Amino acid sequence: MLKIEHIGIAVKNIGQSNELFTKLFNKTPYKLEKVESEGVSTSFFMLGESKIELLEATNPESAIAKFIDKKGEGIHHIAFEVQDIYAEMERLKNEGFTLLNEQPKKGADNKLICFLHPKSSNGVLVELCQEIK
Ligand code: CMX
Repeated sequence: MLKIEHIGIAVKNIGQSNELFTKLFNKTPYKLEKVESEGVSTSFFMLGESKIELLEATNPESAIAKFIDKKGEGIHHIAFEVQDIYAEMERLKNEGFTLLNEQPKKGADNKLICFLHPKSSNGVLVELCQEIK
């Protein structure tokens, strides 16, 4: 794995949270994007080499809606950039981690992504991501 690409934070109201995090970071998000396949509305803030992604659910079945119902707002996942997502998925599967998707899928911010089940990584929802070139 190369670096922390972003940290995902689940929020109830992305409009209000964009204002809050704009004050916190003293900068505005560089991207707002809806990913219907994941049931999320997102915004991204660039902080040096890493990013913060805010996520609001767009429907009650969304992973973000379930997370907020159960745990409330807060850190939802950590995303790590990888060089070759196919090779990394194969490696982690062989190491015994549970992949939540068998093939990489298209995520926000022009990335191929794969999640690992938090039960197989000490309660942390891990995302692998690779930029689509
Ligand atoms: N971090 C840590 N633990 C989490 C979690 C999270 N983000 N989300 C759920 N869990 C925990 C639950 O609390 C539960 O723990 P307990 O059994 O101790 O109560 C356990 O994981 C399993 O929960 P579950 O009820 O079986 O499964 P859920 O329906 O809550 O789904 C998960 C959990 C991770 C499988 C699902 O959220 C998922 O598939 N996530 C990947 C996709 C995703 O998160 N998409 C949104 C972001 C997209 C983007 O970044 O663009």
